[in-house]
Amino acid sequence: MDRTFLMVKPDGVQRGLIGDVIARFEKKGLKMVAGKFEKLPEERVLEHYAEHVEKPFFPGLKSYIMSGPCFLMVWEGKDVVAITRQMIGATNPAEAAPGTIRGDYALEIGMNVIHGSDSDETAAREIAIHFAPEEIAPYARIDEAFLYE
Ligand code: DAT
Ligand code: MG
Repeated sequence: MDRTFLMVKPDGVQRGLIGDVIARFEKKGLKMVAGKFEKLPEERVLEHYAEHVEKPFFPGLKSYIMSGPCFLMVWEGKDVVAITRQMIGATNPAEAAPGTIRGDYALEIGMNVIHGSDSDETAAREIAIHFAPEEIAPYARIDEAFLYE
């Protein structure tokens, strides 16, 4: 089954949005197989955002993402990467459609509530950065007979 890495960022945690974010993905039929609450250490922030470290916005992004705890998750489901990116919405909340997480809950690009992997390759890389294999607990959910044809 496809997997992705999702993370409620410090603004989402401070604003009490962890539960709502989880509920959206659960109701969609996706399955959380790992989750943990933690303040990211600097070395994992640098690894996670390797593609952005040289960009002008990176210092601000780094201090924001390390400003408080995040809620990190691995989710499973068919086409989970594309589905969760759609549910998350555009990077800039001002352009994110209503009904998406960023469209419903955020205003600015620098405080956009949630991270989601953007491809299967990125997902595999990000899961490996943040989770040890034994932290992931795959299981069958009883409603799967009514989610998959
Ligand atoms: P996404 O989080 O939608 O995958 P991204 O990978 O391009 O977007 O960027 C990672 C994060 O960096 C993004 O969630 C917010 C921040 N960011 C991206 N572009 C930015 C910009 N031009 N100014 C400020 N922050 C930016
Ligand atoms: Mg990205």
